[in-house]
Amino acid sequence: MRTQVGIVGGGPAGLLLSHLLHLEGIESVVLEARSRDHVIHRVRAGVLEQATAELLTETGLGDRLAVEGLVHHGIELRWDGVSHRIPLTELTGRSIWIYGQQKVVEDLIAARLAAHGAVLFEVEGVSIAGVDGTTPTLRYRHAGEVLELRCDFVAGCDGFHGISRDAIPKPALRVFRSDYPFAWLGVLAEVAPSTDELIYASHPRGFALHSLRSPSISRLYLQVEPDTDVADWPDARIWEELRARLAKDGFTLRDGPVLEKNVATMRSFVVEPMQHGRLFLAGDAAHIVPATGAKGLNLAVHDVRILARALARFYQTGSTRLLDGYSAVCLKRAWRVQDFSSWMSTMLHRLPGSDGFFGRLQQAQREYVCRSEAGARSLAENYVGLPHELD
Ligand code: RFL
Ligand code: PHB
Repeated sequence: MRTQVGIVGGGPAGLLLSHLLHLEGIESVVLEARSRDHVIHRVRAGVLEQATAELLTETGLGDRLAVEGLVHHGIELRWDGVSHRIPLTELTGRSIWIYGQQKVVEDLIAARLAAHGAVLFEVEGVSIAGVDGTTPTLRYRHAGEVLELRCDFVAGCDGFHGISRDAIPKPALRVFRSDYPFAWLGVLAEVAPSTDELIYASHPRGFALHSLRSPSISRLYLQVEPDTDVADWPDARIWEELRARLAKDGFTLRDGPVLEKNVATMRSFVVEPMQHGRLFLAGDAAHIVPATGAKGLNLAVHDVRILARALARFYQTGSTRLLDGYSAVCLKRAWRVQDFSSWMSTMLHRLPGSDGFFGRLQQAQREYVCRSEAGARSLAENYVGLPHELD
């Protein structure tokens, strides 16, 4: 079998890349390890930058987003029982969209299948060979058969735990990582959100976040120890802890049936470069950010946008100029986002030292962000997302 671009991983990065390439008349095959059902039901991101929402809309994926997406113009930081609103739109002219990653993935799969795109689920044992030559090859098993896919290029979109990154020889890759001494317990609950805008709460008991998915579904997070077992968090304990950390006079947290709960570790991770020969890494395969800044999916979207343009330029003109610049352009944004996410995380979580000198610095940062226009603007322009760099 042969295709132009072999894509490993059918998460948001792989599926969107395949969609964007299709619009450029470039053929691709997506190889996804999990089942379609699993991919569609994975609860993860909820916040789309304006540029992400616009790209989805411009490329024909905006119908459900326009109906079910919620446009937000601000977020709230809360501590010591007091609310501080960051007016995102007033400060930047831009907004964010609340639209679950599950829906993005579902929309993408529907679009790929409607266009008769090749998206193979439950693919096993994918391996990548020949990326230093002109015809890299993907080998895999699908429906009991051992298959080989010869490609012009391979896109490694298989997330943090994927195999693509390992296809780059170790000496050619520099790895940067930083782990955080906390995890997030995420809860999806069938209850109307108790807030119109996201609340990021900093509390001596730990960080809490009140987000949402729709007018009837709330998404909530609690800072917990990294080795936390969800079994230690029965629903009653979760609501009690959320109530304590989000407490404010006049604020009532509504509770309801918990549909799902899971623990997510927080890490910062970047590999350089994001390309080796004809293998290009995109999304979480190349970089991970702590979820506090709501950036991972948005960064993945930026990567594949840059990659799709570069591949289109190559097929139209034979020029590799944009492909050669892919890694540098994406890493520039990845590090900006890395800095922002790490800064937001450090400012808002309970960390070793939060009771002493370091805690006073955290407090001073929060006050600067909420009381100075320059501080608020800096948070806002990063949160809504800096413009995409398109050349
Ligand atoms: P994904 O989503 O991990 O998809 C990778 C896909 O590759 C498949 N795969 C393989 N396929 C074939 N062969 C193999 N060997 C394979 N190994 C893996 C996997 O099954 C999967 O389908 O990576 P991608 O596409 O790069 O997308 C990245 C985003 O999923 C991620 O960055 C975001 O979810 C991060 N994130 C958030 N990002 C935002 O922009 N806004 C948010 O509000 C936001 N909230 C979050 C988040 C991540 C969270 N967790 C779970 C850490 C909230 C949380 C709690
Ligand atoms: C979410 O709704 O899942 C969400 C919102 C904001 C974040 C992270 C996750 O910073």
